[in-house]
Amino acid sequence: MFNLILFGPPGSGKGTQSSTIMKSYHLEHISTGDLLRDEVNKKTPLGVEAKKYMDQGLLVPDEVVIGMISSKIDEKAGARGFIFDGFPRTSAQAEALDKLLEFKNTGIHLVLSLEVPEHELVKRLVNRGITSGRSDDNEDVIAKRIKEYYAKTEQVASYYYQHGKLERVKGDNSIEDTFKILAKHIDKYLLPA
Ligand code: B4P
Repeated sequence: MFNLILFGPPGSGKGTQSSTIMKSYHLEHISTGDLLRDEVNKKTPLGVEAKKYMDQGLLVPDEVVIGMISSKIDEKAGARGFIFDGFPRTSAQAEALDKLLEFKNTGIHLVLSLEVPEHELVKRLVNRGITSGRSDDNEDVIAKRIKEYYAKTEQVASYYYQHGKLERVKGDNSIEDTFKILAKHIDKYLLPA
């Protein structure tokens, strides 16, 4: 089993790159952003609660997100491996993920951190907002999401750095060139399926 985390600030391309990586390497893609948006669209109790945070650019509480990830991993038992996209976003989530995977006799093998300058993040997210209809893709909320990233999420990179698992990757090249760089790192562990 091979487990990968795609890490980086909002708009760094985690979701974009995950969709190519999952197809090339036959990994299960778990995006907490997508899972939460699905709950919001279905207006489930979890979705109604999560929307309050997402619309303000804030992180959804850890216990909600950790519970969601745990059931998703169980659902995909037997997978070749997982790409965790947008998770973990806090130190508590990183520790919880280690425990969940240890319980399944596995762990995180590699963390690829997409590094993109802030002005480029804002440009990408504002552009997406024009077509996506996402309530968190407007300039005010984008600024809050980036602030939340530096306050709570960036420190998660140090956690994986200390465990020798972090690789920083320049994320402001084209989508195709960024994928090629990410693939070089992944190929050290797993060949495309
Ligand atoms: P996410 O859905 O994870 O959203 P994101 O960080 O904005 O997106 P990503 O980095 O995947 O960017 P993308 O590829 O789409 O989170 C949304 C919200 O959900 C959070 O604010 C939070 O409230 C909540 N949430 C999610 N996970 C949580 C957790 N674990 N704990 C608590 N709360 C959580 O790319 C963005 C745009 O850039 C796209 O339009 C794309 O086409 C473009 N792009 C990508 N790569 C490009 C490139 N190389 N060049 C040019 N454009 C590019």
